Amino acid sequence: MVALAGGVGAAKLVWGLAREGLGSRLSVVVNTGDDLEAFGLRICPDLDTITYTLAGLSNRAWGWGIEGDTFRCLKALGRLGADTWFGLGDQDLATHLRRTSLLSQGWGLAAVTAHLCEALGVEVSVLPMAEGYTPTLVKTDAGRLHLQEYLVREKCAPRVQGFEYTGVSRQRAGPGVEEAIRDARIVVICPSNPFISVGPILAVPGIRRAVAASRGLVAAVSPIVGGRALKGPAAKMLGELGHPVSAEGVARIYRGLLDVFVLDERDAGSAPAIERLGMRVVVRNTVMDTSGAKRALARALLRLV
Ligand code: FO1
Repeated sequence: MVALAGGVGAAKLVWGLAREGLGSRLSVVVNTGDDLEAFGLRICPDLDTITYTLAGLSNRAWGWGIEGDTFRCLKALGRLGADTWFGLGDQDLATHLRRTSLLSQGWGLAAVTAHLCEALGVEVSVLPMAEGYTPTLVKTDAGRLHLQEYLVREKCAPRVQGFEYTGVSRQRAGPGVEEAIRDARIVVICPSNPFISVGPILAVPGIRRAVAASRGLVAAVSPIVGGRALKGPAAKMLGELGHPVSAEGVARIYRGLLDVFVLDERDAGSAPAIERLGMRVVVRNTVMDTSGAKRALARALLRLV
């Protein structure tokens, strides 16, 4: 199985899939459009969220960062006049130091990620979508912002007008990504934001084509339930960009790519309209608020094949 993944919602599903025994038979292609360069370090929040979750390290309340982490280094940086709006924990910093140091020795991001996963005991194959640094910029009424400036510093307040996946069109899919998609019996687009998590992955040359050409099943899980995003600004972005703020709005974005759309029970009434878009609809509980719910959704996806 291949999962295309962004942040916290994706990490929950991927955790469920790993717990259902997929282990090394699961490859997770992860968005790196939310990467940030700060304090001379390469920070890869989505890669780290997936890795920490699979390693059982992630902060239970936030879903990102490390449980029990402290912020002493960040506080000290603030004392020295640095901007400290991006909350880097002390243990999390170790990941960024190690990653940056290996990158500066000439390692590629995929090799660094595999090394970090091995060190943390993660069996699942975690694959960056591409090797380069390709930050997503958010075009807003307050100007063009780096995605993390929009999400964290501005708390998603500015009105969104569009996105720029900078440099993505000059990238190639990361090592192993196209092969994993080609060989997969099922490709799952996780319940992630279609613009800032999945959009950059599908914009990498070769990846959308590989998904479209896949002989396996292509499924997406809706990140919108009852007209709202469970986490993050997906609903706000859909509305500001003129899309229907609903699961159907997301299904329309993926139209032509999907065989199956997994819809939450609360939205079962939208099934006929989504089926008219040319995809099969499967209705399940998609709210992964317990370990059992994560595993049940994972099993439902596995049952599709
Ligand atoms: N999200 C926040 O809302 N505030 C933060 O200060 C913050 C810091 C942070 C540090 C490391 C990391 O891996 C993730 C972090 N996140 C933070 C989450 C991050 O902005 C989002 O999860 C993703 O980038 C969205 O895909």
